[in-house]
Amino acid sequence: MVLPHFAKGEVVKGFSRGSKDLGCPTANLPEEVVNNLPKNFETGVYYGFASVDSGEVYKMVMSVGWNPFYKNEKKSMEVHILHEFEQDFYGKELRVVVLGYLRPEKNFNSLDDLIKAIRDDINQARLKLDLPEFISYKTHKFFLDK
Ligand code: ADP
Ligand code: RBF
Ligand code: MG
Repeated sequence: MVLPHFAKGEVVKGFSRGSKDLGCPTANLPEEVVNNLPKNFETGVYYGFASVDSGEVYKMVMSVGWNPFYKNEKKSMEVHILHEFEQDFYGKELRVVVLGYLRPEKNFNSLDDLIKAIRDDINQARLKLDLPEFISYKTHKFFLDK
């Protein structure tokens, strides 16, 4: 069993493709954290909870892999937190608990289709993370220590 998976790291610069302009900024985790994923951790889209600098715990969706739509050469782990932040938080500590798998990474015919898929992922994550089996992770001790 690879889930739940706990990970933390400093938020680094991603590929700067303006995911923010698409309404979906993703906080990227450093290479060491990506390399620390269990061997059998599949690439794809996941959901769980996340915090920034030991702050409030929010729902999140995470994409892990090579982003076929952009043909990346480096595997990435990027987290979109379901909360509106006032400011960027590059350099701060991001903690995530990954709780469930939604789908494999796909290629899309257009950016519009990618955005629609991401929106759908977010809606599914919102619903799943309200299930009783996941609620205890929101207050898990992993998020507590400073
Ligand atoms: P990059 O290519 O550098 O990852 P993005 O366009 O994906 O750039 O924006 C990511 C940055 O946006 C994050 O590192 C973080 O500082 C900021 N940010 C603001 N709101 C959010 C959010 N809700 N979820 C994730 N990152 C966010
Ligand atoms: N990139 C892909 O190439 N294929 C995908 O299926 C895919 N799914 C994603 C799902 C979520 C929830 C998120 C946050 C990102 C996903 N991405 C995917 C990554 C996306 O290409 C990247 O965040 C871009 O920078 C968005 O413009
Ligand atoms: Mg990003």
